[in-house]
Amino acid sequence: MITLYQYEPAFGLPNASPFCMKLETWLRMAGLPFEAPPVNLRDLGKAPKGKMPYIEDGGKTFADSTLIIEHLKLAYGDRLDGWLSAEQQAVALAFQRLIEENLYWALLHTRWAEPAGWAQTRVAFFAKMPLPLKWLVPTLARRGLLKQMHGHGMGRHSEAEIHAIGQRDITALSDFLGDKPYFMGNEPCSLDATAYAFLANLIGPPVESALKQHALTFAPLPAYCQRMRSRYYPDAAV
Ligand SMILES: N[C@@H](CCC(=O)N[C@@H](CS)C(=O)NCC(=O)O)C(=O)O
Repeated sequence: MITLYQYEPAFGLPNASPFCMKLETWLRMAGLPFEAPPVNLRDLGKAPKGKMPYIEDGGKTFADSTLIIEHLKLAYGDRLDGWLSAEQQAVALAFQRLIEENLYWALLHTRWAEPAGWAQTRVAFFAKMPLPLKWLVPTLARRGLLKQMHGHGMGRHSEAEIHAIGQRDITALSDFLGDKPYFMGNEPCSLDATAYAFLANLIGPPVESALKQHALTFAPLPAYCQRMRSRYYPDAAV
């Protein structure tokens, strides 16, 4: 049995970490059984690369959602992407990178840097912590995230520049999705695990950001999230 280690649900989403939600969605899409014991922020120290998600499978530990998916494809077969041509795989990879390596950092800015987003994030992620952790951990976590954003480069831009960068990515996603049911056509593939996880994290939480407002101007994006949710999380309330 695959054991998935990820954050607890927050913001009314299966997971408020888009990378955790990506992997759980992918497991559901591939139909691979898994268990997900409760893990909290303090267990991050056990993660092999210091980030969530990670898994245990066959007595071994694997970290990083993309590397985990590569392992699972080798171990259990490629159940989702076999129908993609080499050209389609290249496009899917480019969109995956756009979402995970660029849009993600703009999303982080709305949650951790912008005062209105931080007020929501602080409550959603840390309210259940016991004192005195509840006083200390949010400030330290925020400082760490802001440092990562600066290191990546996104955090060096002005807020207006970050919004414009994220909005261009969102427009590209909506233009490419168009009226297709899934990103690469009539059937879902691994890119949809990423796209759904990140778009739901953008649109779903009560963080009223410029990115969320922009995403909601494109009807295909919320409709797509709804489609994915109904298909893969029929039990979820979000
Ligand atoms: N490339 C990694 C990214 C994972 C990641 O950034 N996880 C975040 C949550 S969304 C995390 O655990 N951050 C904790 C930290 O950086 O301290 C993956 O695909 O799994």
